[in-house]
Amino acid sequence: MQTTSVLNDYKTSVDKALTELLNKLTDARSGFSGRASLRLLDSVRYSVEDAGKRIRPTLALLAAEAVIESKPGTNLIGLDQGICERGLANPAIPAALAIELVHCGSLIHDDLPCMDDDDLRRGKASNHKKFDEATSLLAGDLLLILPIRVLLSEGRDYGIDSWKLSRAALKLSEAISSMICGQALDMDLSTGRLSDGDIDTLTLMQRCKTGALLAASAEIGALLAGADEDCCRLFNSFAHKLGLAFQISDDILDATSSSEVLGKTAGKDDQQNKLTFVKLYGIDSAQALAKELIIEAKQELRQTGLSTDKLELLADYVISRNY
Ligand code: GRG
Repeated sequence: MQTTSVLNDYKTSVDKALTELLNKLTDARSGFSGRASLRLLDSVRYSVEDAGKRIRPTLALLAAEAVIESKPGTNLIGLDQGICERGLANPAIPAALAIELVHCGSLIHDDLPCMDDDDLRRGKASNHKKFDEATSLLAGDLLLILPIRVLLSEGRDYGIDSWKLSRAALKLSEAISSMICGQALDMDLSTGRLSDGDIDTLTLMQRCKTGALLAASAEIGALLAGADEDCCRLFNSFAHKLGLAFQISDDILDATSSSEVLGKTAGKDDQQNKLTFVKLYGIDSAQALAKELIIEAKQELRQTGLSTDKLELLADYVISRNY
């Protein structure tokens, strides 16, 4: 199995499904476009469509796939068909889309001048550079709350039972709260309001900022596919380890790569005096730590007893990627 081709297939399907979803939401009959300015909707679309690696939705879909395909005689239909043909479709599709919307909203807010102040994101002008700060703030706000509606109403249309949907919505809203708290801690550290930044503080901050949404992706995917609590807990723990490795690899890329390759401004961590794994450990030790975390993450995954080949490919990709 080729990592890039597996991930590309999921990315292509998620890209397509997100465009369909935005079309549906902006359709006059849905009552959404009547209330939002066209500029705001353009700004949302700008940051959601055809952009990013789609790691979080892929994680949710793969977790659900692993759970479902362990049930005898159950095969999921292709993702492309799954978006339109309900029934045998991957039950994590609505959640996967909702999660990616949250991620896109967090990137818009993260780039604002009052946060990390970045002009470049995903290889193009960041949202507030293309539009304006007020519009971007509102687009990010919309992408915080809209996903809950997407999860609940699309999930209902997919025939997912309401107990599972409400658990998933709770987990997604907890992840969003974590991200916000993690960002606040990041701001306290980078402005010097908090000065004792050690490894525990850094790990906590990244667990909240980056780990929470990745963990929610895997756990929600498993939950919607019918996994029991122990299995959901293993997926959560797997993805938290993956999330930490992901962040370490992000720190390394920031220090070693170029803005052209990354699609966002390289070298910002040093410029903004951020507390990072590279700063605390140096590049080689940070790399070794990321590798160790991926080994542990895979061990966690194998304890589920499911067939997790594709998830393991995703785990390897997280630390071998170049952007
Ligand atoms: C609006 C939910 C919300 C939160 C506001 C700004 C903020 C509070 C939180 C910041 C969260 C954040 C941006 C964490 C960094 C996560 C991270 C490493 C992002 C890069 O993820 P990739 O590499 O990006 O998956 P692509 O572009 O591929 O999707």
